[in-house]
Amino acid sequence: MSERREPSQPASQQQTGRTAAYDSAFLRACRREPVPHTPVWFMRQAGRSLPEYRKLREGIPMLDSCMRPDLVTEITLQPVRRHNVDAAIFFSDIVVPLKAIGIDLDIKPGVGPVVAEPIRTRADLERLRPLDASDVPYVTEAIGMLTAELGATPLIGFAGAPFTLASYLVEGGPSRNHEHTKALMYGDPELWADLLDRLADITASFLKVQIAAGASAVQLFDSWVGALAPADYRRSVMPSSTKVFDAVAGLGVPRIHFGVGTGELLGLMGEAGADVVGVDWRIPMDEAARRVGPGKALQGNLDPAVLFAGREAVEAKTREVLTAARDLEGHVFNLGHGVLPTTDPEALTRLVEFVHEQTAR
Ligand code: 1CP
Repeated sequence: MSERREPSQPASQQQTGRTAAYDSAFLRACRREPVPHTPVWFMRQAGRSLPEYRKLREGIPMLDSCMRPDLVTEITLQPVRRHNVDAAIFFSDIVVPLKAIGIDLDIKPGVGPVVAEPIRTRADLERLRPLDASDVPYVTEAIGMLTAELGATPLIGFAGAPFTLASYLVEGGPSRNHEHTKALMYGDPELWADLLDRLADITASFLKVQIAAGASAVQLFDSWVGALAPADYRRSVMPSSTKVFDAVAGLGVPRIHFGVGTGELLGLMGEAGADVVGVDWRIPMDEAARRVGPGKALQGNLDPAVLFAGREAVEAKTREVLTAARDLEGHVFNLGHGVLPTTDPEALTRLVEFVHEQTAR
């Protein structure tokens, strides 16, 4: 199951190391090459907004579902079938690698990840041992099944960035102000650096497992890093995220870097080693491009709440995004954050069609 190349692939692809998805609009946009249309996918497309997802998950706890390759494969494919998006995102969660190395945590419905014993002291660090492929056999198996099913549609692997993972581990669960996390970061910089360094190794290993199994791009989610000022980001967080990006450089897959409320950090998030920088809805794409600078593609950035407005409003706001993104070197259309759970799935399907029509060349 862990063979990266399917035997059915033409020999020419095996020789060049190119997967069936290599020439997809999504991977071309990530590489800043010309595209037949602007590619579209949605963060959190696999999951809560789809009735077929909720039906499949009935009675199965979130983390259990992440460990079942049959379910992971089906849930990952559901939005691809329904919406005709240009990429699939692997169904899992950022805390799966932490669970896999033995951290006692659960994903509570309506809450999110909850950690039984938060990590706050040097002794606690010992619980963060390195991860290897044998800790997550269900990931390798699911990705093998998925790439066979997906053919030319790329699969995006992902992981949580060290800061965002640390925020759950140190707080013990979701947090608005990240006060324990920041207390550790400002109060004990050495312990903080060691914590983030361990998390960087775990994250890098988790991404490498996904790439070895066949993922054709990876996204590092630093969802909550927008809570930091640029100087603190540069000093206390960027080295660990750079370590992750460096570890997966040269593996032939684009690296995407995303966080919420990161307008002031976009330049640094690109510098950390991303090929594609994700942008939330708070700044226009042309301004984001100025902040990121040349040599990177951008991903974004329709406000997910716009999908609750009528069709005309969605189209008008989408046109605004596409106009602001017109001169980018590479543009992957996405929402500025994940699909909200009560979003009408039909609105997502129409949005994919609209972006494809508007950008056909
Ligand atoms: O019971 C349920 O159905 C749980 C809901 C759920 C789902 C469907 C959670 C709990 N995680 C997921 C899947 C998930 N998580 C995916 C699947 C692929 C996709 O379609 O995108 C991905 C990429 C994630 C990543 C994730 N988990 C992030 C980063 C992305 C983001 O939205 O910023 C974060 C921060 C998490 C933590 C998490 N897991 C679940 C929840 C509700 C949360 C957020 C909790 C909080 O507010 O802190």
